[in-house]
Amino acid sequence: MRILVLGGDGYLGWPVALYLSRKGHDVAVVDNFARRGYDFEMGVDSLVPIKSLQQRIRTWEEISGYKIHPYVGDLTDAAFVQGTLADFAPHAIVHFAEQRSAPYSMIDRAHAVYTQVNNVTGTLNLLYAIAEQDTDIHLVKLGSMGEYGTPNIDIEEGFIEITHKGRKDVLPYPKQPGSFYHLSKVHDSHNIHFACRIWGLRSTDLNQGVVYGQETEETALHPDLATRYDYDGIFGTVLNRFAVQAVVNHPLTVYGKGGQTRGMLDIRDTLACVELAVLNPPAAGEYRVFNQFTESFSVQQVAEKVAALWPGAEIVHLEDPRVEEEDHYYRAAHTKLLDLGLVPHLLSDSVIENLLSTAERYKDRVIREAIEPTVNWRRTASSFHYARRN
Ligand code: NAD
Ligand code: USQ
Repeated sequence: MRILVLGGDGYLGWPVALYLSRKGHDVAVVDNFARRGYDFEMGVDSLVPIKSLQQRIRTWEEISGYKIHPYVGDLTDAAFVQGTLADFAPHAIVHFAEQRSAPYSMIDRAHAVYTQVNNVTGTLNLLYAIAEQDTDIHLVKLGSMGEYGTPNIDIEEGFIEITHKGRKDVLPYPKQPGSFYHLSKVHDSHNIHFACRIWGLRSTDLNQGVVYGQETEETALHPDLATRYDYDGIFGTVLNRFAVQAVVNHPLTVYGKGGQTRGMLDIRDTLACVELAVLNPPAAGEYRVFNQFTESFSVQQVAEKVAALWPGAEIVHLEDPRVEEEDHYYRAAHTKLLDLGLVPHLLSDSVIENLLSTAERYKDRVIREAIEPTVNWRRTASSFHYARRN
């Protein structure tokens, strides 16, 4: 199958491109290197060194014999999107190419506007290009479990049956996300659903939980193939951050009470889920939603798991810089990918030990000042700029 991976230079897009290529698919990647730009903006860097996209692709071809074609450009540029689809003529498009950090989107007005313009415009351009070129192309879009928020009822996979005043309907599940980034995903979901209804497009929205891990079978084949490892207060996700914090003797930064519960998954399961979605496309006109996570943990549980494996690790409870429930009901359905055959890698000690040993190998590259959270949801002019001024 010809598969176009958008955001193919990123944390998840790159290993997904390698995995699909190794499985024999004809893979091309699109990226504008915005993610590398945020590193320059924030003065941070991936813990594990990463090579340029071109070097990664050369090394992959040397090792595997498979070619991955790069398209360098921006999804907010409609002509670029149309040209890329016309040139590569994909059967499926896997769309990772968005600004994906909640704290980044909450820095200030400019970062909120950038996030929503980048994400919503890029996806709209893509929907138009698919509609104009070939409505058979299957769009596999990365959404987020955070779109749902933390309602006091069970979370379903995209849709919920509601009885109202004696009448019944199956409607999109209500969304109460917790950041302007997460809101951009909700806006995308509505736009994609609408495009399926009016133009007969086919799409899978993968509402993914928080990903942990850094190594996959393919990235481990050569150091040039490594994917990024973010640990800073803006882009680092919780378990990956805690592993680095433990290794550099920084207390594990649990925000608030730590009862915030999230669906999580191993990076290797992201690859498998994406392939399962691609290989089992929905019908023409169908918009379907899969909740893509394998287990739920509270932030406190995650911290305790890491601390148990690193003697001397301390857990600290910081005032929560976000506005979120710190203690809440959480039960989310996630059976559709299991029904398609997903065999999850559950969170074991060896997975955490692998992260700890990667963190230890590169601990000299850790920028300690980047660890503390700097963005506060309650401030409209961020503490990031505030911290810079002082
Ligand atoms: P990432 O930032 O590492 O990768 C995204 C890539 O997209 C980057 O390489 C970036 O340069 C590129 N990009 C951004 N805007 C672009 C544009 N306008 N045109 C072209 N390229 C653009 O992020 P990631 O962690 O790999 O996440 C990928 C996707 O998965 C995101 O959509 C994210 O919301 C979703 N997701 C991630 C996680 C996670 O824990 N990392 C969890 C759930 C969902
Ligand atoms: N948290 C801490 N301490 C930390 C870091 C985070 O307590 O040092 C808490 C946060 O307050 C939050 C939870 O851990 O309650 C998860 O935070 P996170 O930064 O690991 O993840 P999040 O901001 O939710 O975003 C990440 C990805 C995003 C994706 C999302 C999936 O960056 O792209 O959409 O996970 S989900 O969480 O399901 O929405």
